[in-house]
Amino acid sequence: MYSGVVRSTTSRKVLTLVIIRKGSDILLGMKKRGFGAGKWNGFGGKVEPGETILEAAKRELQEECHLRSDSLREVGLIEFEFKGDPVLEETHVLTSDVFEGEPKETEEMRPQWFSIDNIPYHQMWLGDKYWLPLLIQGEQFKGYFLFEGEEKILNYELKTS
Ligand code: 8OG
Repeated sequence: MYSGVVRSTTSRKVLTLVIIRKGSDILLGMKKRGFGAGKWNGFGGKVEPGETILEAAKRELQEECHLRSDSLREVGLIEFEFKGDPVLEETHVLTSDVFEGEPKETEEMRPQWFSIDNIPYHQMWLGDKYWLPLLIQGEQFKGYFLFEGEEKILNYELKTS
């Protein structure tokens, strides 16, 4: 996709990430355990064998915060690479402002609404401040981020389409 970047990864993991919107708020969850614990993030995870991206996104949204949405739209595709890790994370970003239910805390996530003027970027993955504003503006985007550990970005590319 990006001719300038030499990938050292050898396999892909396909993931979803769902950002739910309500008026001028977005729903984030504090990740309580596992990868990215201690960070606010959207809801999502690994696509299971036999599942579509959309099915996986709906399932994770329900499992992680008890919301249901039949209106998720894919708006972004981001590849995350971690230096020294052969697995490239192909992350499909979906959004919707149509959902059913009330967000509820689960073992994995503590959900909270944030105004789009007050997003806690300092407690989120470092790349999010680059691509989340595009989603909020209603843009479609593709990106690539190369991390060294969790707290340093070595290289990134982002374009709208
Ligand atoms: O199943 P698990 O919780 O490990 O899935 C990881 C989730 O984290 C998945 O929804 C994709 C997401 N994710 C990354 N990297 C990044 C990132 O840099 N920013 C954000 N916002 N989410 C990320 O794997």
